[in-house]
Amino acid sequence: MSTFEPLVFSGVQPTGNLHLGNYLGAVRRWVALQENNNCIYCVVDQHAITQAVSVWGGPAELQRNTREVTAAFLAAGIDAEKHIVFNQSRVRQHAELAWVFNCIARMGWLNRMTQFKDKAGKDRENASVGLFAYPNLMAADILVYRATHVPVGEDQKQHLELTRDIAQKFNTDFSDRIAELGLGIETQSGDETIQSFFPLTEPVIGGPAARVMSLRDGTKKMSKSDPSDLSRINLTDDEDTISKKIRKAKTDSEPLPSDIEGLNDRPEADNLVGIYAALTDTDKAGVIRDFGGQQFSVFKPALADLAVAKLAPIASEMRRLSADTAYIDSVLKNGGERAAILAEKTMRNVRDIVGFLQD
Ligand code: AQP
Repeated sequence: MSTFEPLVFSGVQPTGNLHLGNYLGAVRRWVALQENNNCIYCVVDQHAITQAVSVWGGPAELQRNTREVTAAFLAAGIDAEKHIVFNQSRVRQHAELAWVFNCIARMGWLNRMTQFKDKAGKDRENASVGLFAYPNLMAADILVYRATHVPVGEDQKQHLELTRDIAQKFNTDFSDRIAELGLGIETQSGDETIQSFFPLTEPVIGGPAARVMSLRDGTKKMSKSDPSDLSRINLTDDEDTISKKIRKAKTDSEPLPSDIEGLNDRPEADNLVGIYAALTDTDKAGVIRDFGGQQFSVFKPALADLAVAKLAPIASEMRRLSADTAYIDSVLKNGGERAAILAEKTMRNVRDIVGFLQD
């Protein structure tokens, strides 16, 4: 093999209902990528337990959420036969590789992660070690498949950069050993040519919904953990709830601008225009061409109708699939078995590279 084989990997935490941000920023783009790529899509349940049990809800809630997120993947159009869908904890090699990466990543790198700072807040001393080391597990999720591309929302960009740093350091630290075992691919590292075992994974981020913002505050990202349900559209919301949330979305009192620059410094307007653009597969400029100069009293009902038309079929399919627990479990089991074969292939090599004896 002279180049890394293209492979797409991504995941979502089962920490609650998926929302429009998860859908537009991640899952919907996964669906598009599966046309021309081999893809692995994961419900990252081990990430879900990094905060206090009262935050993630305990075992029964975790199981319910894991099944519900799986149902959302399938309802959104992920093909679990052609590609791989599974829950992370089934494939032990993720945690095994994460330990190796705990020993590769530097404290200083993790200290810079803004998501840890946001989630730990002022009570940093009381945060779990898992929350701090979360990006190392995320790097392992990706690299245990030597995935080359990861479609995510913009909030994950920093973690993807860390994944590349970890891959780079592993490749450099073990370059001679990788070469000796014949497991490397010749790559350039600065001025040097080294034998790389892990690819430097590319983030796939972009489009008008790379960062969907809260409907109550256009400066905060839409999030599962926001205490206000009005701040987000859940994929399980019914038609009336979707319409009500869009009607109540915070806006300023100006009409929509007639050019795209007019959205600068208007975070709420910018967010709603971005959502409309993503749902219609256009860009913000296209939406402004159609709605520039219009009041929100015109734009919001149009957006509500559009959101209902796009999301209601997914919600109804999710309800149907969620009722069939045995089917969802069989998808995860089958996906886990297929994923484990690939992950073990990487881990056998990693154990040899690091120097762990194995049979
Ligand atoms: N607001 C968003 N806009 C665009 N993309 C988003 N994503 C999350 N929020 C937005 C993307 O969805 C994928 C899965 O996210 P996750 O559930 O694994 O983690 P998260 O980013 O921590 O999601 P939340 O909703 O913000 O959860 P909490 O509230 O628990 O922290 C990722 O690709 C992410 O970029």
